Amino acid sequence: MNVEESTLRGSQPNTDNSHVLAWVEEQARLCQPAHIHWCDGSVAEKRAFEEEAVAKGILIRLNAEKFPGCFYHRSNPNDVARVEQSTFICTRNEDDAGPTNNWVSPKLMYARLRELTEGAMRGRTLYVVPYLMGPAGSPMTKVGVELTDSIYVVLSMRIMARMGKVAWDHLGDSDDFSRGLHCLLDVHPDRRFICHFPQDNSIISVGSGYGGNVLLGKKCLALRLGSWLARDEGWMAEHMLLLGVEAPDGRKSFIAAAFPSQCGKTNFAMMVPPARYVGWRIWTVGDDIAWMRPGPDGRLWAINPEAGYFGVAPGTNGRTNPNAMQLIKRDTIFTNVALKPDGTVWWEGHDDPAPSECLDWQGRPWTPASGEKAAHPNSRFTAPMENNPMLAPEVTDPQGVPLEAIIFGGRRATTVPLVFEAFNWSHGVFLGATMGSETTAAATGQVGQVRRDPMAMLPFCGYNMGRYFRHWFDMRKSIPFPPRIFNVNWFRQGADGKFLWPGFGDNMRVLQWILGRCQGRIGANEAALGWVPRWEDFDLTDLPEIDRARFDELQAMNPDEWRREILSHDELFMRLYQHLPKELIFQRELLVARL
Ligand code: GTP
Ligand code: SPV
Ligand code: MN
Repeated sequence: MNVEESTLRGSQPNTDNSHVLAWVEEQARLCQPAHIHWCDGSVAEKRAFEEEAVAKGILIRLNAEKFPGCFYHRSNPNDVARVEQSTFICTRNEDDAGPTNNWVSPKLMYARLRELTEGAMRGRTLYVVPYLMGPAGSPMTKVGVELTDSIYVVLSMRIMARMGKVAWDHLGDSDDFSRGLHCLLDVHPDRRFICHFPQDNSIISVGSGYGGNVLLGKKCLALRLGSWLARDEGWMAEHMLLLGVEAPDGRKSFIAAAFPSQCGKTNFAMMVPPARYVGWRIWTVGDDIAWMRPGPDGRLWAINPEAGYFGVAPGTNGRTNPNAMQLIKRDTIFTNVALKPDGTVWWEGHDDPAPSECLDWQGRPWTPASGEKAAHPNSRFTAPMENNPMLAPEVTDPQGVPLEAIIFGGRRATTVPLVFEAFNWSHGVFLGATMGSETTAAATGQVGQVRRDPMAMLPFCGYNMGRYFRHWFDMRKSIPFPPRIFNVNWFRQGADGKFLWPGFGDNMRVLQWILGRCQGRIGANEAALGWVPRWEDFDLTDLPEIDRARFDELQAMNPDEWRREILSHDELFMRLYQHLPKELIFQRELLVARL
């Protein structure tokens, strides 16, 4: 760390909020940085940080012609994904964290973290990053302050959240902000702890430099602390994308969808409908997180608390996600993708053929003969939402958008049909609560194992999952006109191991059926799992490969598979039995009876 360089920039506090000043002073006394930099979020500041990061080898500037304002970053190879085993919810009572979270008492964890962070920023700069989760002026918006010694984190937070003076203005002299401390330490898995203290509205993350562990506004604040606050305050913090469907007559319908990590949220949120959908447009509100609350009109309203996308790179191309290819042409930070000799980037599933030579995500020379992936399967782009050509203008609306549907969906090679509709809210909560999905590279550990991932929130629910289900049932009472609830699965495979459904833009056809149901335009067949589409109501124009037989295969419900499925629901229910709402047992019995 070049100390002189940082001294060049002012380090005067840019707020007079006494709670902030006292807390930063306390944390600085603990971490003992050589400098404190109070971020203002300005473009000049961003430029200076970029220069500094390039000079220190933290970032590589990409080809200025082809990728203006873009940078390349490699994280430590031991640090490329969220680490669920090192993520803790530290509540005074273990039962408040519940059986699906790792728990250590706050007293013990604070003590352990104090040891790790004492003097941890010696000779380094502590950056004070004030940020907003949510649009300025929204009653739903929350303020966070992250203290970090990583310039990569600062630059990423500037993309992912509304960072700088705007946050101080929103906070005023209030004490109501989430306190976050992040120290890289020596980036060693043994000293990696992502800790949440919901009763103190605070987060301490050490030993990692990877997005989900260190961009504290995202999963740590917006979901783990957020879900806790939401339960207490009567709203919902969910791992959901938000999109608007515009019909040719200009009418817009908004929907939310919860898919687990790496199961298609960003792609669905940015989808481009097939050519035959003349006049139809999909607008992105958010690609990962939704904060939802009942509106005065009795509907459920949602905001996207974020300001950028931290998206999966592999598989992103002009066919799967053309809007994303536009999005990442400028102002983007690429992490752990492959770097080509001309200063551009590549990943598996890119439009361009594999380069004859490049550097892989670890910086090693790579050729197509290497036999390994050039980009890490969890490599990502970090890009400001303003650059999304289909960014919904409503994204800055303080009230958010009213929801017509909520979709749950996992990654399932078998068992789960392409789409079906819940009979009612309770049944929908059951569908979300019992959702299963194959694990992905978004978290360290085995990939491809089916596990229960209720509402796609297993790694993100900041309190007892049984009580979280209770909250879902309770919310119904304050939503007289609730969204309808659906279940989808883009990932069902045929006997040949190939996906049965083309996915991506063609998911518009499923969305169309869903909206038809919400707006009372089409009927459906009553089946054991829920309302299922009739063949004649499904628009499959220009999709000759989806004939009647394939459609039936996609929608098939195999009783043997479902008996096994219900047994795995039971495993989750048994773990949560203490606080499991009776409504879920009731829904289970109904399903068994229908089968
Ligand atoms: P997180 O950022 O981890 O929360 O992921 P996400 O839910 O936003 O997933 P994303 O849209 O980034 O997609 C993850 C992977 O699934 C990518 O490799 C996509 O190419 C692939 N994918 C997305 N949508 C579809 C689809 O409709 N069909 C198929 N077969 N693959 C898809
Ligand atoms: C996810 O894993 O769900 C992500 C990426 O969106 S991360 O921010 O790392 O959590
Ligand atoms: Mn996610």
